[in-house]
Amino acid sequence: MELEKYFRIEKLPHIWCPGCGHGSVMMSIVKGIDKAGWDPTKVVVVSGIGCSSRAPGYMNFNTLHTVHGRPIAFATGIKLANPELKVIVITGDGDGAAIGGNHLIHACRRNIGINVVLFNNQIYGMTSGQYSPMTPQGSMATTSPYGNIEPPFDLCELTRSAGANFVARGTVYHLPKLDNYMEKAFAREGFSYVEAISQCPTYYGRRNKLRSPLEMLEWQKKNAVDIKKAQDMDPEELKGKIVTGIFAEKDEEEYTSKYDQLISSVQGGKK
Ligand SMILES: Cc1ncc(C[n+]2csc(CCOP(=O)(O)OP(=O)(O)O)c2C)c(N)n1
Ligand code: SF4
Repeated sequence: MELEKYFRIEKLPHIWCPGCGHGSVMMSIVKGIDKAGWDPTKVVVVSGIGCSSRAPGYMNFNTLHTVHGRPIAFATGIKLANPELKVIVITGDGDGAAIGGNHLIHACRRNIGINVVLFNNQIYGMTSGQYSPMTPQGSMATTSPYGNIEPPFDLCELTRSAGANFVARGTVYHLPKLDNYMEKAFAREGFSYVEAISQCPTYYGRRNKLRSPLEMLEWQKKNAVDIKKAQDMDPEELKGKIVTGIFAEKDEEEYTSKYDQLISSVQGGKK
């Protein structure tokens, strides 16, 4: 297959459970890189810690598996040191929204040229099913055995308000749409955030009466609502739904380009 060159086939078999959605999201990223036509030697894929964050290990680019919640900090350093590089961050809802949430909002505010892809399986998969800031209210988790009482973060709304140039949410079930969001995100300068609703049958499905990966995909199919349709629905109707589509698409100037101009001006034009 044409896309095989983007994978480290020798690293297979992968660690993901049967039916896990993370492989589909990884594939969508690779298709996006291929469409963007980027030179693989100039692509850096950075991740934190989690099942999702294992993806770069299988991807044949410059890859960095860092520490929990800090991939955006590493990616910021890489992009500032060499703005020519295409920097993608792979993170999970625990990695990106809990421990790494502060890094995420500040990267959006700076609008630095990093493409964040958050694999949202609505649970901490790797550490066996604790609830995350993106676990739906009422869901069961090892740390919410009577149902989660916390409202989840809507990170698309958050990243849009914080200043990201491109924001979108898709699902593993609606994979061609997700591929399209990757393509659009990678084509844009500045910060992009793509959230992919992924399924964790092992820790989320099992505890939440979604007894097979197929049932989890059917749940995505049933509950996804396009952002345009969602605009005409009231909050009560939207409870428990996943709003999908493009939340932000703009062209504010990217951070490292502004930074370079500043350096040039203080050095009197000499770099
Ligand atoms: C500083 C620190 N705190 C906690 C952990 C333990 N830990 C590892 S992965 C993880 C959660 C991963 O969840 P998520 O990012 O949602 O990814 P998933 O495994 O669900 O893909 C946690 C809490 C850690 N490795 N380092
Ligand atoms: S524990 Fe969940 S997220 Fe982790 S590999 Fe298994 S199914 Fe995927």
